[in-house]
Amino acid sequence: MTIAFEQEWELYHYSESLCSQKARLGLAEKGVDYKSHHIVICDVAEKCQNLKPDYLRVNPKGIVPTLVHKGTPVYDAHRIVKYVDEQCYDSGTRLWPEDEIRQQIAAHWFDEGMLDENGRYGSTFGLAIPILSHPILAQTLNRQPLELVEDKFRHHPLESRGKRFIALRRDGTAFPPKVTTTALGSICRGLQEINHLLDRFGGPYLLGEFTLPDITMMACFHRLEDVRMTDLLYHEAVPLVGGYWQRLQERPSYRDAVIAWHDDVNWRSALIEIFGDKKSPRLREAFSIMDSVQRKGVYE
Ligand SMILES: N[C@@H](CCC(=O)N[C@@H](CS)C(=O)NCC(=O)O)C(=O)O
Repeated sequence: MTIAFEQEWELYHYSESLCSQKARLGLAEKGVDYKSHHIVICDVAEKCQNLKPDYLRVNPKGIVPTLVHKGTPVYDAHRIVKYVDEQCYDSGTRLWPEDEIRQQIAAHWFDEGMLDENGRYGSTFGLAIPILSHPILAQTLNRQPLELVEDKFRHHPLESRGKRFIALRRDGTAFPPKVTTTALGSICRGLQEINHLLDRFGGPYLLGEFTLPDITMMACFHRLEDVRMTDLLYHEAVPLVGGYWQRLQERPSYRDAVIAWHDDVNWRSALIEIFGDKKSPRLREAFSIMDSVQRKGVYE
């Protein structure tokens, strides 16, 4: 499949989408210049593009991001970053580690941190974060008339995705509470594993040098901030994670690929409506799960 293009690199993305953030971070770390196609997604605003025929020709699943390289589409944020890293091997930051042990860990986090639309929500780190984002989507969907939401998502190419958004609009929730508990467990185990890796390789980044898994963490931790769960990154069970998060935020790529793309109208306004200046009501449960994961000593 070839997509019409004007520039060698073109990116279809939504400013606040976690997967789009990863793709932009990868491009920024590699210093790759690209033509931006900003696609507002339908769970976030009434006027949206990802389910329109034009975009479905670019990405038949109707999801972002899509990277187009000389007309060839590349899908899935982690695959996009790895692809750019391979194509631009000698420019910018080298994002795939060179030695076998680090490659194995990077490959583990490639899967564990991915938002895999075919996976079970809550079961991995990458599929746990979107569960915590549900209140935001419920809020942005609530701004849209129910009929319109039903109409838009009835024909979502990813059927379960469409049903989930309709449920969020109708009921304010899409899964039973135990899925949130499972998701918090995946996040707490992930953070303890991250802490262990920071200790094992001595930092400053997950595997020592900055690599692809750090991009995954930048986007995921940023989302934890959005949902007012930053305190989890500073829990005593993960003493190295808070400093790591601060180092990630100091990278120019974080400023250019994440902060500079904030969408105040559709996304940030919803955060203020939901949380104001309060922390997440889920922090208490998250803390107790973190304590119990620590007691089991999985990563000691
Ligand atoms: N496996 C894909 C998942 C992409 C994805 O689910 N993107 C979300 C935003 S983070 C999206 O497009 N949502 C809009 C929709 O599903 O309609 C990846 O890793 O890039």
